[in-house]
Amino acid sequence: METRLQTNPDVQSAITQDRAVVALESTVIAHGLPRPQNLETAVAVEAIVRAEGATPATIAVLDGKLCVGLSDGQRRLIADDAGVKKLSTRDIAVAVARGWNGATTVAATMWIAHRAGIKVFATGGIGGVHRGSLPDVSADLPELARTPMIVVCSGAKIVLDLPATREWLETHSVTVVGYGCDELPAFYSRSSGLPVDVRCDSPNEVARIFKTQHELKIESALLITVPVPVEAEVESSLLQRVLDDAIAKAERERIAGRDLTPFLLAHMSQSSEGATLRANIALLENNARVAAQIVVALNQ
Ligand code: PSU
Ligand code: MN
Repeated sequence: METRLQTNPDVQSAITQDRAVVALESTVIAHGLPRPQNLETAVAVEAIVRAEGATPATIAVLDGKLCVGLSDGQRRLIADDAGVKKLSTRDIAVAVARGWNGATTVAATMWIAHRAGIKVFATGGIGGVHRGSLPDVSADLPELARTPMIVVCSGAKIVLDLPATREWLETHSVTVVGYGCDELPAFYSRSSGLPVDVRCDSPNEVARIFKTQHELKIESALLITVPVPVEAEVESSLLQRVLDDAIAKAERERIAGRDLTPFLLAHMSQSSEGATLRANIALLENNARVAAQIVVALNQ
C-alpha cells in the first residue's frame, strides 16, 4: 500500500503531526463541472480549507499512483485533459496496474483517503440510487457503509431517487446528520421532505458524535449534510423543469453507467443558464469550509 500511495509533503507532514486535513475528490473537477470553472473551483476550495486552518488533500490517480494532495500541474491535468477517466473503487486496482490517470469519485476518494489516515472528506453531492427500473446504485453508498470517516456533502444529487437513497443509508446504518437543518438537503435545493437522523449546529457537536462512533468501533461513515447557501439555491419550478428535461434526454440517448451522472449535471447546467452550476460551486465551497471547521474541532 505504502508504495502505491504518493502523499505530497504538505499533506504528509500534516498527517504525521496530527494536524487538520480535509480530503477532496477529483471527479467533480474532471467530470462534474465544465471548464474553466472546474479548475477555478478546485483552487478556490483548497484556499477555503487553508483559510480555516486545515490542509487540503485533493485525491486522484496519476500514472497509476494513488495521489493524496496534488501539485498545480497535477490539478491542471485533471481539469484539462479529456482522457482522464472516472474511477470508482472497483477501478482502483486496474488503474494502478495499468498506470492510468483518473479522477476519483466519492467512493474511490474515501477508499484512498481513509487508508492515507485522513478523517474528514468534503464533496458536493454523493451518488445514490438512480431513478428508473434498472437498479443503478452508486458505489458511493456501500463505501459509506464500510468506511469510518466524516463525509460532508449537500445530500445526494437531485438527479437521484432521493427517498430510495435515504432508505438505503438507513438500512446500512449510515448516520445522517443535518448540519443546521432538520431535512435532508437535496443538492441544488435546500429541502427534500426527507428527515435526517440528528441535527448538529456546530463543529463540536459533530466531533463529539464522530469520536463516540470511533470509541464504539462503528465502521460506517458519519454523513454530514449541509444545505446549499440560500442565495445560490435553484428555484424549485426551474429545477423541476431542467431535471425532467435532462432525465428524458438521457433515456432517449440511452446514457447509462458511469456516464449518466456527468451527462445529467452538464445538461441541467446548460438548460438552467448556469443556475445549477452556480449552486454546485457555492455548495462545494461551503461544504469545504464546514469540513475544515469540523476537522479543526476534532483535533482540539
Ligand atoms: N458531486 C458533485 N459533482 C459530481 C459528483 C458529485 O457535485 O460530479 C460525482 C462524485 O464523484 C460522485 C459521482 O462520486 O459523481 C457519482 O457517480 P455515480 O452516480 O456514477 O456513482
Ligand atoms: Mn451507477
